[in-house]
Amino acid sequence: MKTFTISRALRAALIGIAIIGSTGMARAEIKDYEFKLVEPTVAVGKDKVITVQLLNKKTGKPVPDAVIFATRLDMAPEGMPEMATRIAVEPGGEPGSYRFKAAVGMEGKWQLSLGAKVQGETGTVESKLVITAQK
Ligand SMILES: [Cu+2]
Repeated sequence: MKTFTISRALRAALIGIAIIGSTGMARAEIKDYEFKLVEPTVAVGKDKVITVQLLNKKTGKPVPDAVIFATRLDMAPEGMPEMATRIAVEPGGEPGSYRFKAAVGMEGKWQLSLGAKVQGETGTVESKLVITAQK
């Protein structure tokens, strides 16, 4: 009887948490996705290609057909957030991989900020990746 009461109380508490957290639940699902750099480094120069993979962390599988709507590449990790460079989505690559072409003008650490929509999921994937540019 006592166990039953506790489990009921626990269940009620969990339902309460679920209701309070319901607006955040869609975001919790989108948090199962993340971008990862395929290569940790990029060469300094014009028209350099940076490849990332979008992964479902639960399955470990690449996620194709995401819509990339935001890209930014800047030197924030080196204390130069205002030093941004042109970056464009580059077609091609394997399903679940996304490529960007950028002019990398300086050695050091660059931050690649990405925003994307995943098919069938609400919310957005937002990732900040640090890539090292070297000669
Ligand atoms: Cu710089």
